[in-house]
Amino acid sequence: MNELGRLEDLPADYRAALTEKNLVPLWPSLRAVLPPGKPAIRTQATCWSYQGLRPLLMRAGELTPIEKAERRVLVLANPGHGLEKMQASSTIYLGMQLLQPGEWAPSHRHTPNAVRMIVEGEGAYTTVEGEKCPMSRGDLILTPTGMWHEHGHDGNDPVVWLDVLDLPIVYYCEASYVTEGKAQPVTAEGVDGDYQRGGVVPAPMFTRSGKTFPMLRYPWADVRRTLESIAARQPAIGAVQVAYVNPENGHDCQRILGYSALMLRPGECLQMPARSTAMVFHQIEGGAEVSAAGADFTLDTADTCCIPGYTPITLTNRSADQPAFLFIADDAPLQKKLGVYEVRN
Ligand code: GTQ
Repeated sequence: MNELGRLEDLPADYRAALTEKNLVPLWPSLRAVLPPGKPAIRTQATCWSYQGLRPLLMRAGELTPIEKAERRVLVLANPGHGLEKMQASSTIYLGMQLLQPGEWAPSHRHTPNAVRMIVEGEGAYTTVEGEKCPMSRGDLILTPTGMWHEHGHDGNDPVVWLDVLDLPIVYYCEASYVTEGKAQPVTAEGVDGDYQRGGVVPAPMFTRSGKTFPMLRYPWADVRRTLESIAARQPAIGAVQVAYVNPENGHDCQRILGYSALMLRPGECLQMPARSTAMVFHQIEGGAEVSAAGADFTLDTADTCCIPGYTPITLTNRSADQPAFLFIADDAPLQKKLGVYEVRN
């Protein structure tokens, strides 16, 4: 590949004249934006231990009342992007949110899409467009773009969940904003919803759901049972994994980020090919080793890590006799829409 001319090769007066007219020569920067073979990646393999962050989150609960926080969250920030950017990867935001008994995080809606993966505690709920979704460990609750949501807590112990948002990419699009609202009347309970059994959807004679986001809560008990049943019925399957999808059409449940749950069978070691998407792994149950990009992370229950794209990943169940369950987030839906998604074998 040719050595390209440098900025310093150009006369100072010429550079000044370009700057003055808001012009930039491409060739000194061409390889920076189009590096050969593989992108320049800022995202660093990073791990956040739950036991490490939990005391700091609880302290935030003492230091900052919910009224002063609106959302009491410690952001899992990737140092490769600069902590102040509040990014786990180029497109993914991660935060651990704490709600104490009796607290209420007021209703708002925003353009970025969010999901919550419940980490600890019982008795809290998120109301999404009037649907009151109870939160239990491992449940996934969607708060898609533009939908009103608020969080409340009627239980006795702290509740913590992992927020995953496409905030970085929506912010980069200069399309991120919030609208504040007032408490929503509850119009539905997000339990035993219309889509609780796979293979059947509500199909009244004259109308079908035209909802873009028909299913808002994916209870962990159902997801776990499905994974266990796949593992039992298909011992030869390459990976015991299920995707969180829109039950009306089978598409990804959100349009920018994709979500799945993976079961590592006892003793299983899973080799994943390099893919163009960065990936987030959150340990729902059990423990796993995550090896990629020269990093080796030991995940305990409730730990979270992020691995950059274009890297093969090895996941190992740390137990020889218990399954391990991981929640996975990536930006494959976005990359597929953009036509830049790749798997490198
Ligand atoms: O719970 O609505 O972590 O609006 C960041 C922004 C959570 C939320 C976050 C939010 C929320």
